Amino acid sequence: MTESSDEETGKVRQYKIILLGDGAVGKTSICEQFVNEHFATSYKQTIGCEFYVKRIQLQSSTNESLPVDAITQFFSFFLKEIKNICNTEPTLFFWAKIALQVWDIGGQSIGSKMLSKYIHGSDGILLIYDVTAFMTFENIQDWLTIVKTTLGNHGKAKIGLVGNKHDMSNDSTVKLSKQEDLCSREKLLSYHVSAKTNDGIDSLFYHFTAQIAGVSISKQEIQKRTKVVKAQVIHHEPTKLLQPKNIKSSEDKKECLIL
Ligand SMILES: Nc1nc2c(ncn2[C@@H]2O[C@H](COP(=O)(O)OP(=O)(O)OP(=O)(O)O)[C@@H](O)[C@H]2O)c(=O)[nH]1
Ligand SMILES: [Mg+2]
Repeated sequence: MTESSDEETGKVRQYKIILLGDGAVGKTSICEQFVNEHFATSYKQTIGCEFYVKRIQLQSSTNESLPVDAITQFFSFFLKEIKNICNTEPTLFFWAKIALQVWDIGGQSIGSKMLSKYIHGSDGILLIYDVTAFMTFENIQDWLTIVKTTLGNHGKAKIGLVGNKHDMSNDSTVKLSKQEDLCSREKLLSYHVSAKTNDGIDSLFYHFTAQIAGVSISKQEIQKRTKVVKAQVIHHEPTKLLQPKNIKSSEDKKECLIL
């Protein structure tokens, strides 16, 4: 079955992940490294929002909590029968196909009315700071407050805290224990990455997506199973995001997908 027909038949699950944090902490660099395997040393400020799409596959064994569809049900029944006959626990792996929509939000958006629109409907929120700039870590609390206010009490989105620029950890101004304390206090998932060296970038997105999907897989498995099928970047003007339009081209179709 082709990728597009998979999407049409709903076999590809879609998750929206947004990246928030102060200017120059490396949000765009993280997205570029994850989606395009590219790192630019020059800094170009993101105005509004940039939108990335990447397809990934997550492997899960049968005792994991993959959402139940007809195929999963069929195999679960089948496995129970094998277990009864053979008196052993068989292991079967399922692939979850996922289209990740990654929203890279400019750091200057913190005072903007658009910010709550960006946050709305997110399955996951990654709060990024720069380990060499203590102020960007302090400001995480402000970003978190906005996120929690926007999501309200019933928000189910996963939230992760990411310390970026670990290639410069000799210049780090944020102790690892500070991040761990904040994560345990606020129940955040904790990550350390370097967009420059690509350390931890894939495992960040694979582990975080697995958490969103309710699939627990080892980091080794996450890295081993990395498979990129398609990636693209679409530039958005903030106002366009709020104005659905008639679907004509395939690019328009993707734009409407996220509204
Ligand atoms: N050494 C190092 N530099 C990095 C890393 N990630 C990003 N940078 C640099 O930090 C600068 C800012 O990176 P961006 O990715 O543009 O930052 P941003 O968070 O998207 O900034 P805004 O768009 O203003 O919100 C650039 O010069 C990058 O090259 C990293 O992991 N290590
Ligand atoms: Mg940027």
